[in-house]
Amino acid sequence: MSDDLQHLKDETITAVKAAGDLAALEAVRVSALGKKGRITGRMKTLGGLEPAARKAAGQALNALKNAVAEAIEARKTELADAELGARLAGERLDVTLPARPDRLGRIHPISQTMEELVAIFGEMGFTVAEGPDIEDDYHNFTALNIPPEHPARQEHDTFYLPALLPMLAGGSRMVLRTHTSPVQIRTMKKSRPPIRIIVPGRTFRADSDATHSPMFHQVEGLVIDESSHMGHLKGTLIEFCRAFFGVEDLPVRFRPSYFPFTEPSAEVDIGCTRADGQLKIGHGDDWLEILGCGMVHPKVLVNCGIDPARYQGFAFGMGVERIAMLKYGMPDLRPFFDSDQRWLRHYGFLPLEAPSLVRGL
Ligand code: 2NL
Repeated sequence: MSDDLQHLKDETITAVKAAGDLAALEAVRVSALGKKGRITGRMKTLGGLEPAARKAAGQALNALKNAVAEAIEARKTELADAELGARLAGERLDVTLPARPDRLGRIHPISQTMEELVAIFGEMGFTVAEGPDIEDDYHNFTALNIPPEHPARQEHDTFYLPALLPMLAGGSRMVLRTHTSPVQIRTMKKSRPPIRIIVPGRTFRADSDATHSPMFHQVEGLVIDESSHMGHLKGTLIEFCRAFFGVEDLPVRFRPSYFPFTEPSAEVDIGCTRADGQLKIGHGDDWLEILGCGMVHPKVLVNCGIDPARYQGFAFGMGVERIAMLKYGMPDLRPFFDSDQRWLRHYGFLPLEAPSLVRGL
C-alpha cells in the first residue's frame, strides 16, 4: 500500500474510533465512503489508469474500503452498547424500596365491614349467595308475602325501571331490589334444605337524607332445615353481635316486631351508653337497634316450594352502613359514597391493619 493510501487509512480509522456518537460516526462514514467521500473519490480515478496499475490500485483501494467499513461497524456496535448501557443505568429501579405510605390506597369501610360479616358467619357455617341488583316484582315483594298495597311498593319508595320489557317480568315492571331478600327467595326455589346462607349486596330505595342513601348495602341471612328454632336464631345473632363489636359479654336484647316475611319477628338491640352526647357500645342503661330477624313465614316457604310442615328456619337482615358507622364511630352517612380521598384516608383500611377474624377482630 502506498504511503498516501496508508495515510488515508490511518486518518479515517482514527476518525472512526474518535466518533463520540452514532451521528458523528455517520458523518465520518459519509466523508470516507459517501458519494463525495475521499475513498469513493479515489475509486473514481481508477478508470484513468493503465490496466496493470488499475488492478493493483483497485485491490488496494478495495482492501482499504473494507477495512474502513469493518471499523465503522465495530464502532457502531460499541456506541450502541454504550447508549443502551447509559439508558439502562438511567432507568434503574430499586424494586426493594418500600412502598410510599402516602400512595397506598384504602379498603372502603363498606368492603371492610362486609368482609368482617362474611368472616364471622363463615366461621358459623354460612356460605355467601349473590343475585342481581335488578329484580322482578315477584322476587322482591310478592314471594316475601308483601301485599300489593304495602307502602314499600309505592312509586316514591321503590325505583321502578321503565316498562320497556314487560314480558320479562310477566307484565309487571322490574325494580332495583329494595333488600337482598330476593336472593334468599331464589336460593330456596332452586335448592333443597338444609340452607345456610348470608347475602351481602347493594340495595336501593328512593330515599336521601342525613341517614338514608338511595344506594346502600345489606347483609341478610337465612337458615332453613328441619329443626332450627327461635333459640338458634337468638344464639346465632347474640354470637354475631359479640364477635362483630368485639365485646365478649355485650348485652343483646330481642324486642318483638313485625315483618310480613317472618313470624314471629323481632328487632335486636345491643347495650350502650349515651353520656354527654358520646355513644359507647358495650354496656350501660341504653339500647341501640342493629338488626331485624324472625322465623321465616310459612307462606314464604310455600312460595318457594318448601313444605312448611317439614321445614322451618330463621332469617335476619341488617344495614351495612349503619353497623359500620356504629363500630367505627362515623358520624355521617353521606361521605360513604362521595369518593373523597381525605375521608377514605381517614376511615379506610390498609390491607395489613384491617381487623380480621384470624388475628381477632
Ligand atoms: C332489617 C330486617 C330482615 C329478613 C330480613 C327474610 C328473607 C326471607 C324470608 C324471611 Cl327470603 N326473611 N329477611 C327477615 C327479617 C328481617 O331485615 O332491619 N333489615 C335491614
